Amino acid sequence: MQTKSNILLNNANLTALPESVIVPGYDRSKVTSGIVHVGVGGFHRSHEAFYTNEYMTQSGDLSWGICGVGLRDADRKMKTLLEAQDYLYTLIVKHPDGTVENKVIGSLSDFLLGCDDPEAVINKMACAETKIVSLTITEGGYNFNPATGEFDFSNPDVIYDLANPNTPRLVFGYLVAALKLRRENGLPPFTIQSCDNVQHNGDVAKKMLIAYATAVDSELGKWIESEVSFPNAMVDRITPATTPDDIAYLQQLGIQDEWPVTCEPFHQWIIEDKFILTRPQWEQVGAQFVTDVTPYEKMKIRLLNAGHSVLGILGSLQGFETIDESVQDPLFAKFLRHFMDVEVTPILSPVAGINLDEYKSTLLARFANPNIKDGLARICSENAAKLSTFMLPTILDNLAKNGEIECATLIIAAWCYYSDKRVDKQGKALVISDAMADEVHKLASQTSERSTALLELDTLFASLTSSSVFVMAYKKQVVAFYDTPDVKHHMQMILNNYSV
Ligand code: CS2
Repeated sequence: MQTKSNILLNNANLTALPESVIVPGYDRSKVTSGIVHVGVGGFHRSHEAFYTNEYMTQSGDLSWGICGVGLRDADRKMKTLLEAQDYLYTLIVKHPDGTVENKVIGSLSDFLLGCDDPEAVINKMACAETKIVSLTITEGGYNFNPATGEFDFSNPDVIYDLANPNTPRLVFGYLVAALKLRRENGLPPFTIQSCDNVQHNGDVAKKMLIAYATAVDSELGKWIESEVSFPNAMVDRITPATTPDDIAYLQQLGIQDEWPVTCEPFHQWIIEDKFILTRPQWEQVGAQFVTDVTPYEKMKIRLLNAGHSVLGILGSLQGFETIDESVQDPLFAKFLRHFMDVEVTPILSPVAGINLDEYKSTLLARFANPNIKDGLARICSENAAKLSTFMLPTILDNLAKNGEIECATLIIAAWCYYSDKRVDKQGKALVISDAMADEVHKLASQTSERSTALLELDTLFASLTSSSVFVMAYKKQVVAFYDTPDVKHHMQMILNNYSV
């Protein structure tokens, strides 16, 4: 509840905030926006916007403000609330020992909504001040067919965008319109910086954008291919969804912030150093620039993100609510570590400067942070796209070298049951938010008649169903799971078999 004594978060009130709250160490009125960011969710605000805030504070180089962009009506709430706060928000960093740091982030300098005014977004991206367009558009946002890896031209929004290039719906329409304008105006292009958990995220963004641009104008496609740079990057910081308790916590400190962000203390950003124009020296505030990010991103996506899916799916069925609750169960922790050691580590390449054993132990400790209440509903949202990015490639890699696939296969079988029944062990309805939920449910619910019905979902499983080893392993797991739908029983069976 807002009381009279609460200080509204905005520019004018920055000096009135309690001393325990760290405020931006630069003059916000002098900030210009060298970055346009599409997809201003919690993760962007705890990660890139945080790094950029730190960089502007430390360097005094104020040309790196971020103009946030939302493309859909669903982004209106974020725009409206942030606008009322001069785009300021509090980052609440929660340590495992209960210590909390509160930091007001000032790097967001504007917010445009594409569905209201597409031209404003295109012009902003096309203006000379913009050096980088960065993206957090989620795994599904790259619009590729998971089975073929090719741009999905059958998407109705793509068909719409091709017919309406000045009022696009998808990010590719905006990027192409803006790059076209820059080219016509004799300006160099911007760098496109992907911040999503997609392996080779820059390469994927490049492939999709070129496919789309070529369909618009083949010359423009060629120009983008030769002139635009797409650094690959590994991004990491656990950022749970904001809850009313987070708003209430700040109110107790006397601050009224309508949409703060909470996160863990750990953060990592490893980026390929191939920017066309200037860029923030993010390395001064902890980012790492490398020539090849491949081993880092593979390690992170296959261990952390897949680890989240392991806990998310099994934990949801068990009736757990959060990641820390799941990993604090010793059997869950043991199973997760087993999956990491036996099914993921063998398919990773050595990673310079990283001790994998320590990395995995740190992950388990990060997951167990009791102050980060990372909801399983967030983790399981868009499970279909996440599993095909985080988990299925690990099964494929293991099949190619006769490696173990038992744990990952159990996850797919458990996900089938989860998608079919949509309730936890106690019969409580699961919150499922997935663009593919209906398709998955339809096939999953035929499992009792045809045990491998889910595998008929070609967009996900086409490359796996050619392996009889996988199909047989899945059949065995899914039949056993439907027979005894108890996740702990199956985790224990795998662990027992392994130690025999
Ligand atoms: C999570 C990520 O649900 C998910 O995809 O695994 O959001 C994860 O928390 C971040 O990638 C951490 O860096």
